[in-house]
Amino acid sequence: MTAPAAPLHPRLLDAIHGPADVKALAVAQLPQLAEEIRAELIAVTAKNGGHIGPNLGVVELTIALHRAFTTPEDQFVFDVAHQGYVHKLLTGRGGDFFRKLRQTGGASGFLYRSESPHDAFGAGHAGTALSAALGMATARDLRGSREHVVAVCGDAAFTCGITLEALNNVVSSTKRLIVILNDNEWSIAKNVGAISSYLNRISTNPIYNKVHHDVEAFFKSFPTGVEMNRVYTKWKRETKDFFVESSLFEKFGLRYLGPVDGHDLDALHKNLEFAKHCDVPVLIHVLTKKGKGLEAAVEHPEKFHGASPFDPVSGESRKTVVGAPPNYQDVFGEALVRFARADPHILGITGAMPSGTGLAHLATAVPKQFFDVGIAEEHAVLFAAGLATKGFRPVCAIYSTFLQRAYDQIIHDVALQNLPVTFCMDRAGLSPNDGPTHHGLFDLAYLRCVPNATIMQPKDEDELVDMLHTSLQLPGPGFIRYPRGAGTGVKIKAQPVALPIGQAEVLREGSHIMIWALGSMVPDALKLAERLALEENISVGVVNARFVKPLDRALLLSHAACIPLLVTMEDHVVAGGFGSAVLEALHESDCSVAVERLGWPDKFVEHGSSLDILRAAYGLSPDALCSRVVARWRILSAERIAADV
Ligand SMILES: Cc1ncc(C[n+]2csc(CCOP(=O)(O)OP(=O)(O)O)c2C)c(N)n1
Repeated sequence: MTAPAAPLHPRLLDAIHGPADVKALAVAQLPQLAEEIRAELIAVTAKNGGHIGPNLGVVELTIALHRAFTTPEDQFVFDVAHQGYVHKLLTGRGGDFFRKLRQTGGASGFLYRSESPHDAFGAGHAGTALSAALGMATARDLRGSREHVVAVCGDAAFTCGITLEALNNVVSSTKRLIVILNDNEWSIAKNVGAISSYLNRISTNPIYNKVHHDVEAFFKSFPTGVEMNRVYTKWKRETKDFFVESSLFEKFGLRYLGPVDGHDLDALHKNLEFAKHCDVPVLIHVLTKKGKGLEAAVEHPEKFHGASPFDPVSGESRKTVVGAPPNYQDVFGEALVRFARADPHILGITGAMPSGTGLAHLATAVPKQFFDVGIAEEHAVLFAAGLATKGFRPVCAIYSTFLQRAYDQIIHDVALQNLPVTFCMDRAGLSPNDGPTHHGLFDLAYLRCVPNATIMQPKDEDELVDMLHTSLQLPGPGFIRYPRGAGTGVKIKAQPVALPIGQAEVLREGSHIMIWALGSMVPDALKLAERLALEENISVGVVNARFVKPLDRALLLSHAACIPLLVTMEDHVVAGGFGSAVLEALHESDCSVAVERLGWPDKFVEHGSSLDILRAAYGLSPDALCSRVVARWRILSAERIAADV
């Protein structure tokens, strides 16, 4: 048998098994490595989807980081961590593991301490890197060790309150921290706010670029190292008026370097080597091009921030199915446009997610009633509270997982003052390819205990519109949760109806088991009921709960009085969720009917290829649910027969 022929041009990337291999390459080989990484990123994300734009922008930066520092001894903390694919490829996670990116058994789309010792800190939510890195740098100082800690933050991370809180604490916490400001001018959409304008002014101002050229010239005269640092400090002192006063970051006590071309490996190398020897915290302002290397991604940075599978040549999405039901986000966005056109008091607020939440429809149609406040969920909710005090009807469209960040504002500012703010929580339930940082599995548990809250989940997109309409008439806060992706395809009524608050809907009668299903679980409940009737001869009814708070207690108690088994179904953790609300209501009425709660377990659910695969892994596939209900029913029947005897 003959051995397979070696490829004509073996890839450098295939010989990279860890950071030492990156360091061993000659400088002249690095552009080829960068090119190969880009090709790999495009090939894998074109198939699996993923954060292609951000990663194409940080190829040279990540190579330069791994040449200048040595992980895992030195530590990189990537903000959001959606731009960590290149880091994965350079830290032994290439090959098949990377090709299964965001799939079951493959690399996660974010960074996890459990995935690799090179992932110093996990993330998926924005704005955490600087605080975490500062904690790590301070711990290092307390321990007396010397490793480097590098925070890599996007420009939009500086729209987050936490980043600014951390910035305020840098100099009082450590003398040695390196912050990379990866400025590509984009959040998911175009970055917003005063800091973004400020960064733009720095990047385009010829004075700053002059400084940059002077720094370049300066670097040419000195080798890297302590001597360079000493001379630089002197030079900087002498040019103080010109340079030091020029940067906002200098006012926070960080030495500002830049702007640096983030695709120039040599410039990156010099700045990183210089920063390593600084005895004050340093911020290197790096300018990168989001999507570099893929024309479609450069032209459409928002679409390619996080793309679904696409054609690598044309950039066309592969997922578009003609005639598919609309996504919940679009139904919400279009309904809000209709309502906002009819009532100028209705406003839409997003924390940097106009397209993901569907608020882009409002931004286009009624721009005066649309606000993008940056990645600032706490501010978004408080801002809405303020607007509500003046008679406006703000709608905060924030993914379930990101609303976690605004919990105090929900309680302290909105609910306590019973202000009429509507919260539209998209991505409630599982976000399979993204994983635990993005699953919206906790919102019911964290909202159910908040007084004045009305909490709903629609069974389909038409009911979503009714719920939005209903919430916009509430005297206090309304929360509507709905899942990622396509609706059920039902027709949307021309005129929405206001739902009676706290009233559930019986969809199917039954005498043995009643399934109380919430929102996206209603279709599954109907199928389960049908199957139990056909295969097991059990009479099963289904209730569309609609409201988690207030619950339809009257209906619940009437079922509890005559039906032996109640089953609850929810796309949420069982702990503290909808089923728990049912149990509490029954307990408060001294009602001891059997209840089987079906939902996600008390575990962080990993990423996976699909919802079905993850459901199967956690005993929530249709077969597993059916077996569970049947088993419970049989035990109950046996007990009842024994009791009768
Ligand atoms: C708390 C929170 N809100 C919203 C998001 C959604 N999100 C993911 S990345 C991103 C933009 C990040 O922009 P930037 O930090 O500039 O990095 P870039 O993608 O441009 O490299 C947003 C809004 C998030 N991850 N976390």
